[in-house]
Amino acid sequence: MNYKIHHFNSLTSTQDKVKEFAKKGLSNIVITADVQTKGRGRFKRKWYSEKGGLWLSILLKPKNIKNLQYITFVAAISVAKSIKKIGNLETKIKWPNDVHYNRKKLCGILTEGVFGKDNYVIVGIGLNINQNKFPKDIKNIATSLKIIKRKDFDIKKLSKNIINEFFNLYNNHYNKNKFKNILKIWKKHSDTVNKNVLVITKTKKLTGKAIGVDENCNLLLKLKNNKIIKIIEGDINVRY
Ligand code: BT5
Repeated sequence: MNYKIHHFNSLTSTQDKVKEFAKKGLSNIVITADVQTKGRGRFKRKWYSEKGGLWLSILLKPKNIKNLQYITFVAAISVAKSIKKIGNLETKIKWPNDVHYNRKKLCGILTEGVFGKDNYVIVGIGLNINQNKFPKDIKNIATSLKIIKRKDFDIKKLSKNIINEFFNLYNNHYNKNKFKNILKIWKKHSDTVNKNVLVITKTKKLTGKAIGVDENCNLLLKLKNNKIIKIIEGDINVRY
């Protein structure tokens, strides 16, 4: 699939910039920036986006906008595969949107829908690459490829690889409704299933065992009383 990359030195957020392209009716646009001054995560959380990381957003106009959660999965798989290929590093995907190494966050993904006359999906990928250190807030939970491998990486090369992997999976599986294939690949890269986890949602905290992911990418959590519940959104802490 043809896509176009636009690179900027500094933006508030690549998610915002890409929306300008959606307003023009365009799609398959990739926006990257060296720095984001207002990078964001889910639930309007702050995403630290200093120089050294890869901050990118992809604008898509999918054939159908059902199953958007799979776009997050596709993005996470693309990141894990590219890190393996270029960095020779085995990372793990944590449900629903993180790529981790040794329980520290290397990458976060934010998928947003823009609904109107045409429907768009924007998938934002933030990957820590060449940062040496992180602000106090996230010092204990974040890591970068440089901190792990003690060398610099070519951000552009990683970026291209991730985008190619993404469009490959998106065209060959997502747009062909082959969701089971995506789940299968996701499970290979994920370390969430079969772990005891603490789930933190907006309203409650729950502990249990993650026993799988359903066809809508919800996490299936088995509680102590053996009841199985669906977690649609939230954060998890894996308890090894
Ligand atoms: C995410 O949210 O993990 C989604 C992050 C998406 C960032 C990309 S960058 C390109 C595009 N443009 C944007 O403005 N956003 C997207 P969430 O699961 O809610 O995690 C947010 C939490 O991660 C924060 O509350 C911090 O605890 C932590 N965090 C913030 N910055 C981080 C960083 N650089 N590395 C690791 N963890 C970070």
